[in-house]
Amino acid sequence: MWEDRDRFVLSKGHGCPILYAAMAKSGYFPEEEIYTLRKINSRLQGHPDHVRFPFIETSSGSLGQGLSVAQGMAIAAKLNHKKYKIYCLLGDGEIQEGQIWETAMSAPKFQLDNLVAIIDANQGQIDGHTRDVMDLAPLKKKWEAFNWDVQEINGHEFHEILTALDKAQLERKKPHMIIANTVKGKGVSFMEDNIEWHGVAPTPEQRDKAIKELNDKVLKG
Ligand SMILES: Cc1ncc(C[n+]2csc(CCOP(=O)(O)OP(=O)(O)O)c2C)c(N)n1
Ligand SMILES: [Mg+2]
Repeated sequence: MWEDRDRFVLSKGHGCPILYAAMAKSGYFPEEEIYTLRKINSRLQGHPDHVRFPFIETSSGSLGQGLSVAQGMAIAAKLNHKKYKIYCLLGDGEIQEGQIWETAMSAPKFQLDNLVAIIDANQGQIDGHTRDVMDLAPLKKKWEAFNWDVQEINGHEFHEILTALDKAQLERKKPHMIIANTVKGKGVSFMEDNIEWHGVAPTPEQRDKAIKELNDKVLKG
């Protein structure tokens, strides 16, 4: 095991297909295994399972818990005088969970500058828009009030993501929060900001149309 690696906690565990895809591309397991997603006995379940698949840093999917797990990892790194960082990706609906705000309070107390949290602020959750279910505004001010180092970016612009991650290395003594403004289903005309697509699999025709639209956009730059 690579002791000094950075850690990544996918707190919004339902997003794991993209984590599996990134891990397969990085050589953690053969790409063909992707097709076992959510099948019985597969290591690639609908929520990340650390017991079946130890390359994943922690099991997740019960929303609201991952930031606490990441905080524990960050405290362990400090206690062991380790330099690695802990990254944690949260959903904006997820942060309505009370446990999130316990970590919001405690991480600054422990001066966890090795903890970088990112909120996928897509304004949507399973039952509708976050503003209608449980409004989160003003999101930046809330995290600043809890004494986090907060940045707000366009989560679809890679240079903004990379710059924010770099900047998060500079500020000392505070945990870091990157609010990444995104659009659910970005790039697919019939999915964009349409909550009905939160947990629905496309038909083969819809899948092909979506892939074509995404490919056209990539090719056009
Ligand atoms: C504790 C808990 N309650 C409910 C769910 C069911 N659930 C799965 S995804 C989801 C919506 C999450 O919305 P958000 O965090 O904004 O994620 P995103 O929009 O990025 O998909 C819910 C309620 C869950 N996984 N865990
Ligand atoms: Mg959301």
